[in-house]
Amino acid sequence: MRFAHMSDVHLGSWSAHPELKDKACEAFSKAADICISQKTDFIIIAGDFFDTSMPSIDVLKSALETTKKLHDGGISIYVVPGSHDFSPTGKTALSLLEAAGFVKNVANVDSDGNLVFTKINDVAISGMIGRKGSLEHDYFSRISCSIPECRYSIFVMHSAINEYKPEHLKDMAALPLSALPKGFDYYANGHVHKKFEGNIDGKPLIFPGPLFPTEFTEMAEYDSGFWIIDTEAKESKWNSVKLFDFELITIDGDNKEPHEIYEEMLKKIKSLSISGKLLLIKARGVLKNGRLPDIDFNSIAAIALEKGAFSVKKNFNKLTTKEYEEIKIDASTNVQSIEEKLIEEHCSQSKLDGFDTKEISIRLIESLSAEKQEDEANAVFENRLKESFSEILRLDKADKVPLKASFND
Ligand SMILES: [Mn+2]
Repeated sequence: MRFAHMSDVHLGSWSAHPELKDKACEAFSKAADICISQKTDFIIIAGDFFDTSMPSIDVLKSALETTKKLHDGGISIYVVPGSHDFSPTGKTALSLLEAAGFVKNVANVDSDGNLVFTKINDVAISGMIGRKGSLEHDYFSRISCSIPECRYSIFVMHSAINEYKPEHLKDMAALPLSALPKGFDYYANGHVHKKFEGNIDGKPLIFPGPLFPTEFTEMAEYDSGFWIIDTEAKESKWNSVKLFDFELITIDGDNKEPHEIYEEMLKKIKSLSISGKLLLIKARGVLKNGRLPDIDFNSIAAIALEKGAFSVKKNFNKLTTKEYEEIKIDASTNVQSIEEKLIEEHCSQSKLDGFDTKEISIRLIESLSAEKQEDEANAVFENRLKESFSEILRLDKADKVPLKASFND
């Protein structure tokens, strides 16, 4: 058997950026074509297939087209919901694809907490969901696992691992290797947006990284793709899925004036060939005087677009002025880590009786971030919010979070 392992596809990412909003869908379609031409038997998507649990109709349409193409080509898709596309109420786009028969959720346990396996020929697959704020960590201690007789077994998950955290995500909540169920031949992981090959007791534990970058820092290392694994030969092959090239301009702004930074950017743009590429501009340091808005980035972007770049993105997070030098949280880490850090700081100051303050904070933020969809009636949207609140506030009665991880419940 040969299977593909990809993760963090994030269909619908960059939704507010017209030139990038279709790229994750394009990357997935390209990956699907590679799987078809390579005659893979099935595909594992280790969480965050969608960027949100309720993507736009355009994103859903594209997801349906590509998963149908794979389905018609005889290639099954096995997924686990990740921190982005999990929904506590089960109202997620993944459940639509599952209802259509195009994907199967393999994160499932029975009422006694035993992992439930899906078998394809003689390969046994099971998995665990990923939750925002790493709420799934508790589940790992509550499951039991007995791998059925088979030639090859795969565990699909969506959690960072302590022993394998990249330096820039060192504050991310993570599981120790010892928390993972033992004895699988392959651990198909996701969540950490950086390609990495680790192991547990000598068996591969793999993070393919995002299929398309989801933020500036990932874009500046854009080298996405996925693995195809041959279960008999126990060999794996990396398949690159890169939609375009990029150029990165780095500016040291220490002790400079806004106009000097502007001129430096301009000079570098003129010296580079950026036609058809994404241009990334990163600046750091403490300005001598002036404010950040004094750097006319809009006209820089216009010049780069004129020169043929298809998109220009900047990251001035580490560029600051003297008054603003004291920043409490390192803005170079990702949104999720910042959120987790803030919640932890506040949890020590305010406690909610009868609740795990951290858990309830994360879940409430998760629910409150729901947006009304285009054409969704007010009443339907309100109901969706109410359902999700009642689910969260029932926590003190209903024996904690339900272990059953299916998103069809
Ligand atoms: Mn992700």
